[in-house]
Amino acid sequence: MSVEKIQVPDIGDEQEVEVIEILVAPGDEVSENDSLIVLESDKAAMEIPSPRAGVIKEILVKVGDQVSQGVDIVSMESGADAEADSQEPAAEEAAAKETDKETSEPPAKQESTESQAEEPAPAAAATSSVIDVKVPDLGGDSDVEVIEILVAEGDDISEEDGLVTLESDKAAMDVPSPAAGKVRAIKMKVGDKVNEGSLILELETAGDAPAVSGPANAPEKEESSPAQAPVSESKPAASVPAPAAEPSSAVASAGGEVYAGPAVRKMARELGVDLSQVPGSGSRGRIVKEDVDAYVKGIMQGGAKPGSAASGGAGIPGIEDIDFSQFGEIEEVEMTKLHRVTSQNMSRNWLNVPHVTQFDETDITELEEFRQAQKAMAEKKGIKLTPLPFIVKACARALEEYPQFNVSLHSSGTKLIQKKYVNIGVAVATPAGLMVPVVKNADQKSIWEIAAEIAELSAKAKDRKLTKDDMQGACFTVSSLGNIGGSGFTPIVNAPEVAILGVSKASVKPVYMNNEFVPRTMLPFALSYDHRAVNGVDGGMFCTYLGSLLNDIRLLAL
Ligand code: CAO
Repeated sequence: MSVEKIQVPDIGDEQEVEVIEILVAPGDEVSENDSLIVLESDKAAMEIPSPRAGVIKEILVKVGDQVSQGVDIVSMESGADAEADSQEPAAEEAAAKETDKETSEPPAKQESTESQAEEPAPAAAATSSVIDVKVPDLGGDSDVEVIEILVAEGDDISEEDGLVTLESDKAAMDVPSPAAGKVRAIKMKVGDKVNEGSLILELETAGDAPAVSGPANAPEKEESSPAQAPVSESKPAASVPAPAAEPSSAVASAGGEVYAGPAVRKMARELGVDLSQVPGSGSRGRIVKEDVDAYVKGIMQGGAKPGSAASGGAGIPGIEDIDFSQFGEIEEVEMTKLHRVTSQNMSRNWLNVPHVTQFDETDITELEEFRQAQKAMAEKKGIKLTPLPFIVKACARALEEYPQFNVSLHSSGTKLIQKKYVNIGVAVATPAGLMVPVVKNADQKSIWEIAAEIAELSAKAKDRKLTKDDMQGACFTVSSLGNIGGSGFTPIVNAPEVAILGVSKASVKPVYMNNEFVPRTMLPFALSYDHRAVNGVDGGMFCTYLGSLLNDIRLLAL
C-alpha cells in the first residue's frame, strides 16, 4: 500500500480552472475512474476521475480554488501496484490506459495544432473575409449531438462567444467562436450528429482576422487553413475537456444533480441562480438558458407567483395555449379579478408550501343531536346553526392546544412568528369567486356568536361588501364543502398560514361499537399543513384532538 497524490491532469490549454465541487471525502473508497472533483472553466465543466482504486486520505483542494495541471487534488492510499513516485500519476495513468494515440498524447497533439497555427497565415485580407468554423477536436468522441444553436444568422459576435452546444453521453460543451465577426450562415441544426471538422457556420470576419475562408469539408484545406487552426489550437478546452484525463469520464453533468452546459452555468453564476433549484426542460432534464430565464422571471414575479394562469412560475415551463376551436366550438371568457387573484394565490401557495394532508373522520352523532335540539332557539335568535361554527370553535381550541399550527414562517427561513391570537378564516363560495373572511378571536366567542358572524361575513362576501379588515389576520382556515358532498379533499394551505381544514359531508355510517354495528353520523375532514412548520406527528395529534372535540362537544365548554 502506498499513499500518493492525485493531480490535475492535462486539461487542454486551460491555465486556471475553478473547483466547483468535491465529490469525495476522506475515508471514501474509490474505484478507478470514480470522479474526484468537478472543474469548470468558462467553456466546459469536467469531472476528474481517479486514475486507480484506493482510499481517500486527504482532500487537497477546496471549492473555489483555481487549479491547473499538476495541482494536487487528493492524497490517496492505493494498492501495491500504485506508483507513488509518479510525477503526474493521474495524467500518466490516464495516458497509459488510453491506447488511442489522440488521447494518450495530448501535448503532442496540441503541439501539432500549434504548429498548424504557427503556419504563416496567408496574407490577411484587408477587407472582410469568410471563414468556415468547424467542430474542433472532440477528444475521441464522435456523432455528438447538437443540442443548442447559440447564435443566429446576422448576429455580430465576439471571439470566444459560444456558437453551438454539443452533447455526447459524457459531456456538454459550447464551441466558442475563433474570431469576432458576423454569422453569415449556420450550417448545422439542433439534433444533428456531428464530428470533428463538421462545419458549424460561416463567419464573416474583419479584414485581419486570424482566419480565412476555406471550403467546408475540405480536410486538406482545413488542416492547413489558419481558419481551423485557432479553433483547434486555441480552444481545445471547447472539445471534451482534458482528453488525457480519461475523456470517458469528463462529463458536463457536473455539480451532482445539476445537468447544464457551461454557457448556462456561466449565465446562472452571473445571475446568482442556484442551478440545483432550476428544473431542466432539455433532453434528459438538461437545464437550458430558457429554464434559467423562466426561473428568474418566476422569482421576479414574487417567488412562485405565475406570470399567467398557464405558468407555474419558479422556472416551471408554462402550459402552451392551444387552439381548442380545432376540436369544437369555444368561447373565451374573461376571468373576474377575484378569480385571477385566487388563481395566482393558489399557484403561489401550492408551489411555495410543501403540503401534507391528513385525512380523518369523527363521530358527530351527538353534536348533530344537540344541533337539531337547538333549532328552535336558533330560529328565535335568527341564526342558522350548522356544524360549521362548532368546527370553527373546535379549530380555535385545537390551535390553542397545538400552538405550532398558529405560526407563520418568516421569509428568512430562520424564524417562526408565533401568534398569540386565534383568528379563523372561513372559505365562502360566491358567484364572483372564493373569498375568505375572518372570524376574529374565535377562541373567545361562543358558538352562537361564531354562527352569527359566519352568516354575516358570508352574506357580505356574496354581496361583495367585505372590508379589508374582514379579510385580514387569519391564523388558520376552514374550508367546508359539507353542504355539497364528497368524502375528502386536499385543501391548499392559505399561506402565510400553515394549516387549513377541509370539511366534507357528514353521513350516517355503520360503526362497530360495543360488539355491534350501529348507525353513527360520521364527519370526514382533512388537514393540510406546511411541512416546513409542522411535522407529521403534530398533524396526527391535531386531527385526533379536533376529532375528539367534535365527537364530544362538552369538551368545548371546558
Ligand atoms: N355535513 C353535512 N351537512 C352539512 C355539513 C357537513 N359537513 N356542513 C353543512 N351542512 C349542511 C348544513 O347543516 C345545512 O343544512 P341544514 O340547513 O339542514 O342544517 C346545509 O348543509 C347548508 O349549509 P350552508 O352551506 O348554508 O352553511 P355552512 O355553515 O355549512 O357553510 C359557508 C357556510 C358560507 C361556508 C358555505 O355556504 C360555503 O360557501 N361553502 C363553500 C366553501 C368553499 O368554497 N370551500 C372550498 C374552498 S377551496 O375551493
